[in-house]
Amino acid sequence: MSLKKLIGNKTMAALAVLITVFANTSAFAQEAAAAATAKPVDMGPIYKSTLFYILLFLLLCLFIAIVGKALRVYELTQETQGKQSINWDKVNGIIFAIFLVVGLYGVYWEYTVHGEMLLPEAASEHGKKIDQMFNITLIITTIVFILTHIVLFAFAYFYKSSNNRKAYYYPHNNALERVWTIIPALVLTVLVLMGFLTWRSIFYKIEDPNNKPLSIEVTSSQFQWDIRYPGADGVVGKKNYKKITAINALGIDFTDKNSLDDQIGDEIVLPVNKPVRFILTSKDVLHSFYMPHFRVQLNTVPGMTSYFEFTPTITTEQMKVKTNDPSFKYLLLCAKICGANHYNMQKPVRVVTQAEYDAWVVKQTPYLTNDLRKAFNLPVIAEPVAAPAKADTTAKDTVKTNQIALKK
Ligand SMILES: [Cu+2]
Repeated sequence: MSLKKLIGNKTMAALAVLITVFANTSAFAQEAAAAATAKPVDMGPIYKSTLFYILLFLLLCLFIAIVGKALRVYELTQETQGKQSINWDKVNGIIFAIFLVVGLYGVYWEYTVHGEMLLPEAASEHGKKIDQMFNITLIITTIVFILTHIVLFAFAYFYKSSNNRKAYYYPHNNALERVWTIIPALVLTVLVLMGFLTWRSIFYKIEDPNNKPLSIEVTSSQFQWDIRYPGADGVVGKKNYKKITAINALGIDFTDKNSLDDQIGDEIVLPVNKPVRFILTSKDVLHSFYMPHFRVQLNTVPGMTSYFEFTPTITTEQMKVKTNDPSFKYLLLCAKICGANHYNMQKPVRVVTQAEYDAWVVKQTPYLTNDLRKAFNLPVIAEPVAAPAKADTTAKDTVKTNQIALKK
């Protein structure tokens, strides 16, 4: 039997194998379809199992191997018959060209579809600067990305290996080296300087004596935010972790007279166009104070205090109109994976007019309760007849705690 015949037979054998595989697959598919009409199979758990994806991967490998082998057989037959086999350089070149077009369309799709999902306009003064910086960086990197990719893939397509030409040996060019070193260095210097100056303008502010910031203290813990407003004096009093007790969860030091009028904020309410200075602390682990709409993010660190000052510029009501979303809410989130319930660490923030803020803030609960007054030897205030239920439970809890303490 001649070699030609042998390969011919092998080709026939390969084809026979392929036909058998496809026939079997379609037979199985028909059986499966028949079974499916009889009783629908719940594919949910199957799609969730790892084994399904391992089998799928192995099937894909097998398919690629079969196609590869079939192509190899085809190539060998072509060669033995003295015909030209597949020009892989050409195939690779075409794949590069297709990849360029599909890839650039992907970039366009990403920018238009996911670009729509970006945050609404910045609701703070410094946020506009951060957005501007982000946009400039995005425009520069997009231009560079598109140009370099066109050059990269078009080069691979146009200059694919060919028997008709020889590669030109071009080892070095000083001018070219200078161009592609100096231009990126200049662009990066501009971007870094811009970032540095913007950072300084946010964190090193000169205080305007006529428009002093409103101080609000935020204490993070697993898994909540505690908000303390400064009261009438505008100063948030001292606190000390050694003073933390069952009735003084934040460890406020009431020997500091600034603490006496401090209030608990059950939500964060901010007056519009007024600078606000957040005093950030943590009781247990690292958390991150993150208010995306204001472009604010800073870690809260146990054992140290950090500050973030900014000016909200758009009220919640105005933002509802701007975003065309009647349920719009500003949010405070935790941006550190701080434990199992990290995802749940959020608090609504409301930006209101100064008048609305003034009306809201006077209604907030004072931090200093009568139990705390007793603990700090301060004069106790006579409680109104209908005392709030919350105060009662606190009092009972204190009695219990004291009894436990006595037994010990
Ligand atoms: Cu957290």
